[in-house]
Amino acid sequence: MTAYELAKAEYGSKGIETEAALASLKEIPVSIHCWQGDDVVGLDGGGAASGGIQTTGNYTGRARNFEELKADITKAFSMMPGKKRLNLHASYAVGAAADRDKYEPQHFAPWVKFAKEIGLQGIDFNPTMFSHKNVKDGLTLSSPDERIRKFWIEHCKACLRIAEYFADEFKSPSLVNIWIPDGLKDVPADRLTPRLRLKDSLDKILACGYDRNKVIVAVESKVFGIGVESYTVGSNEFYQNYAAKNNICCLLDNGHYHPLEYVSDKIPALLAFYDKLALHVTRGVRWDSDHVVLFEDELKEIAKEIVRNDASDKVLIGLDYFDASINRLSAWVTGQRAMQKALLYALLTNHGELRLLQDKADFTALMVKQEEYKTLPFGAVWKEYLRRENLKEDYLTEIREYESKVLKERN
Ligand code: RNT
Ligand code: ZN
Repeated sequence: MTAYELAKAEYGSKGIETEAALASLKEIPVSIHCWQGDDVVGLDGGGAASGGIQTTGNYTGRARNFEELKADITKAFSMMPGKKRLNLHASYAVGAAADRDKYEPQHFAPWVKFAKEIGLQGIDFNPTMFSHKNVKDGLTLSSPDERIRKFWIEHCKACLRIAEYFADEFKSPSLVNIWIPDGLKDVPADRLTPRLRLKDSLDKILACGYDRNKVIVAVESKVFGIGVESYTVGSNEFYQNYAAKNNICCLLDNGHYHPLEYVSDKIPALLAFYDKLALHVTRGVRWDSDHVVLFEDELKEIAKEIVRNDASDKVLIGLDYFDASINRLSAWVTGQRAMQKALLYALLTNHGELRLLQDKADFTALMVKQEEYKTLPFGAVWKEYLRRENLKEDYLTEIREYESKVLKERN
């Protein structure tokens, strides 16, 4: 018997079908961010990320242009199992002469062509409201300057049109996630007015008449950022209420809350009210540091909430991390594989049995069973999944080769 067959039998004895788990896993799409490849610099000349987000490190071989980024995505994505979507920021426009308020689908046609070539399932999108001269005094959609607000409103509307184009091209809805850096470093004199301006800006964006069947709009809240420690305009309560009232979607980034608040707990809270919600899966170390996602406890809990609530078509999974201190392709693959592992781990759990124990208030057995799961032969099933996806468990060797052949030449 192979290791997988033994594992299959052991899981089977606990009422878990490994074959069903493997079949489900390869159908769950994960939207992979393009920005791990170039430290969130983009292609439209905006430069290094600003607005309270930061990449640290200077590892060899950052992709400096569209061609290099495509080469790195091709390589990295080829080592990632499962269904993949591409998550683009507007700052990755190709050959745009106009400013961000005038971006058009044509500036993203090369991305569509590329994403189709490498077999991706769709493209998700993000207005880029940072790294730009029109971020005035740290503010965008909530700025007191009407000209500034107008510029970013037009940018968001342009993004909605571009997302409709993505949806048409892939016959798959495109998620447009609105995140703004707006906030204050120190004690505000007025917390309400900027939020009212943000509300008004969002109203104007949504009023443009985009096709709700093609585009899913999400708003991403944040508790603080570098230089915006005291106040963020787009807070959790603000956006959750805005989303509920306007029938749009919340995006939860697990780096964007107090360290003792858990997105795994927020997912089922929102599922009680929303048809859809979106995630930015990241790993915050002490702050919203956007470390590479690893197969650790909170990620497992997030995956459990998706799987056991049968919500893999309701929770849109996207990744959001950027590490420039290690090989960027390895960072990409490690994080994506960690997400897949967490989903598989959740799929290999008898949630029905555990739920029953909870309802019977048999917390003794619940604890014991949950501990048992941790030492089941998960690794053997994961290896089998990779084998069926025609992938090796070892991606480091291939990445090292790519590093010496391609990345080192870039310096
Ligand atoms: C910033 C947000 C946002 C960005 C990306 C690049 O704190 O998480 O989602 O990371 O848009
Ligand atoms: Zn995010």
